[in-house]
Amino acid sequence: MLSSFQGKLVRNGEDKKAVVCIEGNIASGKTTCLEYFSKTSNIEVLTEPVSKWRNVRGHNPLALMYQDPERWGITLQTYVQLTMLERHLSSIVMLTSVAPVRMMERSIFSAKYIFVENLFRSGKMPEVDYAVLSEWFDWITANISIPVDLIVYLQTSPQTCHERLKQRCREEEKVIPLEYLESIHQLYEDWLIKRTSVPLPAPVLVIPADHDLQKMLHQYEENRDKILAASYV
Ligand code: D5M
Repeated sequence: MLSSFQGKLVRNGEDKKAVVCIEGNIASGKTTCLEYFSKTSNIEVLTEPVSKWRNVRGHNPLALMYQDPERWGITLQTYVQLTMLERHLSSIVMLTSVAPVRMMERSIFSAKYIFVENLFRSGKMPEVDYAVLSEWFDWITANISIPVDLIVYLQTSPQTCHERLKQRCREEEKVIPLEYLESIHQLYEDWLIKRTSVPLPAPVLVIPADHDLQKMLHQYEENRDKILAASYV
């Protein structure tokens, strides 16, 4: 379980599971990837808590953020930060599974480095909101150990994501224009490919993800060993 080391909340050695975060643009195919690996006995998966973002005590902060980002961006992002932290910590305290690898959909890092950053840079988040969120994020990452052993980046073109987004037809997302996906894409590329922006919490495995389902499943299989190798380090 949990103990304290140099002021940070940490895992004991015997509980250590490798944590693999699946990252990528909206509708890049993360759910399909997680579903594929969820059928594997030595990998357990944790999905993004989107249902919570769509219903917190009867409110839908995800829809509100898309309708009026200046007003509701801070509300959604505060809740995303909390729920992603819960996800990371649940990967520490859930001891029921013996799977050596835990696969998570996105991370507290992309919530901050991609989505908060995008709101701020596009002028849709007031500087004071950005400052408060950044203080929270800096405190959390300085005081709580959030282990990530590998990032799998599903690299897509924004156009592919736009097409997939239209197909999945989620009510809140009908307002998302191609330009939004282009901005998210650019931030992901800066973070995980060019590595010019913010620190990387783990090594990155890039999987090109513009292909059809069959080819994607084939690629996941091809990369299975590299993903499982995260548990040997
Ligand atoms: O993301 C599911 C939905 O949640 C999609 O509309 C994007 C949105 N999302 C995900 N993370 C964030 C953050 N941190 N801020 C704002 N909106 C977010 P999907 O990519 O389909 O898993």
